[in-house]
Amino acid sequence: MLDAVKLKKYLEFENYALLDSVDSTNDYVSARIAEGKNSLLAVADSQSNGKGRFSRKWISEKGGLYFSFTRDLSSIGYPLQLYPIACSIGVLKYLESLSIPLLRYKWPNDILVKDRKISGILCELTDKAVIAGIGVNINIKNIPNELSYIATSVYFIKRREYSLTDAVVSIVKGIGSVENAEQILNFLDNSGMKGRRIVFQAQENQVEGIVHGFKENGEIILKTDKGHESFIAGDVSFVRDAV
Ligand code: BT5
Repeated sequence: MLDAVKLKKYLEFENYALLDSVDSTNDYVSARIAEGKNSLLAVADSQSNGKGRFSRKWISEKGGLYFSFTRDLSSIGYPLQLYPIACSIGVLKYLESLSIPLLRYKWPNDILVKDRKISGILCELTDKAVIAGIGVNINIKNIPNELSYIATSVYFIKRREYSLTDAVVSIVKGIGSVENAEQILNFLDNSGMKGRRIVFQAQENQVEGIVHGFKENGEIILKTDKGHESFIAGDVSFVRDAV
């Protein structure tokens, strides 16, 4: 269970929900918004129906960090499409503060250690607010079987537990410290993705190419056989031997 007093001391939400278990913290926050609440942070010890992008599942066992929070659209000083990338910056800063080696960002919202996923981010939009949903495998001692080849956790790497309360404070503050588009675009340009050969999957469509760069709205630009193509959403896989 998280420390409510500490969260309230360091963060500025009007409402806090600390839950044992919930279907999805994103859905929980979305339901509270529909009831008229705003400025809300919800954290759960586990989720029974954690969501990834494109209706995928986010496995959410005890020990991991699962939280969602609202941010007023009017308070975001850069194009909204860049918000998930600002969230990635917040998570990366937190993990860097723990000296996790081989951290890597994969567009648009994956945080990896080498080639294993340690965090995922799902942003969802309502009329007035964006909901950021963040999952980080922190104190997960045993990686679930179905993730054994694709995921890792802070515990797996550092062999010790970390405060989930401190993680929430650090990540929310880190996201809030991203102030403008220039910062986000600089981050993308220096994220190590440029020049890498990738396979890009957008729904049925699969394209191979080299990452040429990013547009001002965060779209990824690929150099392919056909020239330059850009995409706003999809999944990236690195092609190893092309680095
Ligand atoms: C994401 O989707 O990475 C977004 C995950 C967001 C989860 C948070 S937890 C709090 C909030 N409440 C929610 O209900 N969701 C948010 P995507 O890029 O689609 O990646 C999903 C894929 O990651 C799955 O298909 C698995 O391959 C893999 N995966 C699932 N659970 C994982 C885990 N715990 N750790 C690492 N990889 C995982």
